[in-house]
Amino acid sequence: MIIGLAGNPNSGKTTLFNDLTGSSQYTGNWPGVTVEKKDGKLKGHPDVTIQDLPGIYSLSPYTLEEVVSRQYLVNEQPDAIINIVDGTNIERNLYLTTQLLELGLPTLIAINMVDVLEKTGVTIDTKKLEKELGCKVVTISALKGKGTKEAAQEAIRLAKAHEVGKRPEIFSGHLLKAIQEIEGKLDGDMKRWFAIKLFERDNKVIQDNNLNPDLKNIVEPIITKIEDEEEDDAESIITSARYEYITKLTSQCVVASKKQAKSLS
Ligand code: BGO
Repeated sequence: MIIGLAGNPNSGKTTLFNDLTGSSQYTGNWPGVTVEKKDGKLKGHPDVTIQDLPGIYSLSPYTLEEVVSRQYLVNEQPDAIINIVDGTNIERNLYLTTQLLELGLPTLIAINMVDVLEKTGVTIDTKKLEKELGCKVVTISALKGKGTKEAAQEAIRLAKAHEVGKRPEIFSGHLLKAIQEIEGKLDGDMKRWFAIKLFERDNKVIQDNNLNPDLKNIVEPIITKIEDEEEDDAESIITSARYEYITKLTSQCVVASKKQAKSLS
């Protein structure tokens, strides 16, 4: 079984990877690129490999790290993903989360740095996050080794059960209809993710995944119609919709104590 570990740079991914794998680690490079590839066996589980992915902010095609990560996730399809989220920087980190969930793989969100959150009086309503994001959410402190074993156990359970949650609906209105229209021209479990990439005119996705090259022209009128309506470019329309969704979500799920709220005002 393979569990992929995905998250932003500085989210604590290396700390978690070390905690989960101990000294059983193998380091090399991803094929064809000088991006470090690390994997290791989960402590006490010789049958479970933790595949570390490069630290990334997005699944766009702009950096080698993003391309390596998304190609791995799309082509290799790990049995489950642990998405480590820096709880002290949750809005920014959830931007990647929204994209990972679109892949439709069993995913566990591990909100890290809970020790810092506790000190600063910030509470994250994991139950509400679970309900909204449609996947399992746990809190951990990778540094203190708190909740990490349980997180790995939960990821194993999700992988064994092939448990894919209910995908959150981030897009709405005409934009959602346009994405669904593109999705209708595609096949396979990851068609939602591909549809969004095609809407963003991420043509590398066509090249890298042997999609029909005509798709580029077929979907173009769908994209331009929305761009004209929104008076913005397709990629920005998607980014704005994601942030709008995340801002609303965190306003409901992240609670600062009175003391903290006062110091922030
Ligand atoms: C330094 N709690 C706390 N408090 N810190 C954590 C936790 C946690 O649960 N998890 C990770 N960190 P990486 P990426 C550092 O290195 O694993 C800290 O990029 C420092 N270094 O210790 O490297 C972790 O792999 C000097 O902090 O992240 C590290 O994802 C002063 O978060 C940082 C303070 O973790 C990034 C911190 C010389």
